[in-house]
Amino acid sequence: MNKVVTLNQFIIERQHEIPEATGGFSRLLHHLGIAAKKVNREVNKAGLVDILGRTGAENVQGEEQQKLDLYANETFLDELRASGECCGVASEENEDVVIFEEGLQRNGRYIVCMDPLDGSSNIDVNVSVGTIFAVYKRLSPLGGPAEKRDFLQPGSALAAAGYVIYGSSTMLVYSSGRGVDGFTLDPSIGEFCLSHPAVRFPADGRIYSINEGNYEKFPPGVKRYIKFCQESDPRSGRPYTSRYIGSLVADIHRNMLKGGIYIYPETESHPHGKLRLQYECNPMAYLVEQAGGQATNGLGRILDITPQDIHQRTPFYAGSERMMDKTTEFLRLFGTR
Ligand code: P6P
Repeated sequence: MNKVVTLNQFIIERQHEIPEATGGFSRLLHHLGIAAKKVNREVNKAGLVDILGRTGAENVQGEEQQKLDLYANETFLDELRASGECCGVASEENEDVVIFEEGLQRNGRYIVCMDPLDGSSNIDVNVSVGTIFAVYKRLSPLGGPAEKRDFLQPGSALAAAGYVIYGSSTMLVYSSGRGVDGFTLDPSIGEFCLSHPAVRFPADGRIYSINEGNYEKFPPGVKRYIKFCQESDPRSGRPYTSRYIGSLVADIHRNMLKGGIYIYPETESHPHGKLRLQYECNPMAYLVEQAGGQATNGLGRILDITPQDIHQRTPFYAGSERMMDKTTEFLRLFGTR
């Protein structure tokens, strides 16, 4: 009889492996799992209730705010607050950081950076969307309010990161520094169950994910790499396959299981890249590296970037080691600008 390992069981087993673990991170992750189940419920019935569509407002990025964006943001904020382990959150949906002022939360040892519902413009057309979260230990003293410096730590300081993908099934994929593990939600018991233990990013791949509509303004090295992917060379398995969903979590998730590379470089409309460092690129880069892949801004590791602002953007290249090596070679030969 195959033994089902739930997320909570897995967290507790892993906690026992860490002598200094106090259970705080376990409680934080447990509440993230509860929020994911609540958001999943609304995403799955989005077509049936008045939760689809736009709020008529814009978020700090100047992007149309979807009703589900707000629901997801509030749900994750509420659960992180309830965990008692988190003293503040930086969210794509909030211009400034959300500091939890209550006494219990002031002793929270962690802060979270999150994109509560990434790719939400895809919801109305039933395409997979995701939640992305990054967990840091706070730098500011316990008992006091979280401080801005807590949220501007480099990805190399991450304590954990993960994503939820709301797709044909709903999965929670996370790492706390000892590899990447994936859990699939079993609706019949309402539990995330271990389905993808020790995920490894294939060292090579045949899938490239990029919005080629921006081709004209891509850096020269990116243009040359795209042409390389399209050349016919059966020995190396080219031409590769172009797969771009327009939902970061879905594209990275597929590439991490099958092998591939995702690229969002500088474009005309986003001269510094579109994706945000603190709650999209750093957590995804952490997971990609934990699984054996690479993640850069075209010049250096994403995780080595020192953040200046919680909403800053960066070019983003992430994927199989050999594909990343080849892309880096083209960028070095032909330029990143
Ligand atoms: P474009 C969604 O808005 C997102 O942040 C990522 O999830 C996705 O990969 C990217 O932007 C899509 O951007 O410009 O290709 O539509």
